[in-house]
Amino acid sequence: MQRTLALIKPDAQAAGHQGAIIARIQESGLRVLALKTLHLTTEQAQGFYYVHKERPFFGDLVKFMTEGKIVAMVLEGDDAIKRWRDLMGPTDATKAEKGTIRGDFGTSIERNASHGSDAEETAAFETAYFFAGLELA
Ligand code: FUP
Repeated sequence: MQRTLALIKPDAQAAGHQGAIIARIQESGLRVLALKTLHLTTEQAQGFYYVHKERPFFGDLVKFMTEGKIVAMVLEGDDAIKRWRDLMGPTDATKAEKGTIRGDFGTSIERNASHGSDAEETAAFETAYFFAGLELA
C-alpha cells in the first residue's frame, strides 16, 4: 500500500473539472484518503516547489499556483505513485495523450491541470505539507 499527493491545479479547478478528475481517480481503484480545497499563498507555493527554486520557470509557476483555489488529496493504493502519474500523463500537457488528465484538461507545460508526487520520498514530504497525521488516520 502506497500513498501519494494529488493536486488539482487552479486551471482545472476554475474550469470546473474537479468532479471529472476525482471520478477518474476513483474509477481507477485508487482511494481518496483525504481531500481539501485551499488557496495557496505565495510563500506556501514557494515552499511546496522549493526544489525548483533556481529554475527559470519558478516565478511563473508560483504565480500560477496561487491564482485560484486548488484541491489537495492523498491517494492510497498499491503502486499509487506510478498509477496516479500514469493517469495524469506527462508534464507537458501539449504532449499528453487524450484520455490522460493533462491531455484532456491541461493546456501547456505550466498549466497542466494536476500534480502528483514522483517518488516515495517526495510523497512523504508532499502529503505532510498539506495534511496532518490526524487527517490521514
Ligand atoms: P511533474 O513531476 O510532472 O509535475 O513535473 P516537474 O516536477 O518537472 O515540474 C513541476 C512543475 O513545474 C510542472 F508541473 C509544471 C512546471 N514546469 C514549467 O512550468 N516549465 C517547465 O519547463 C517544467 C516544469
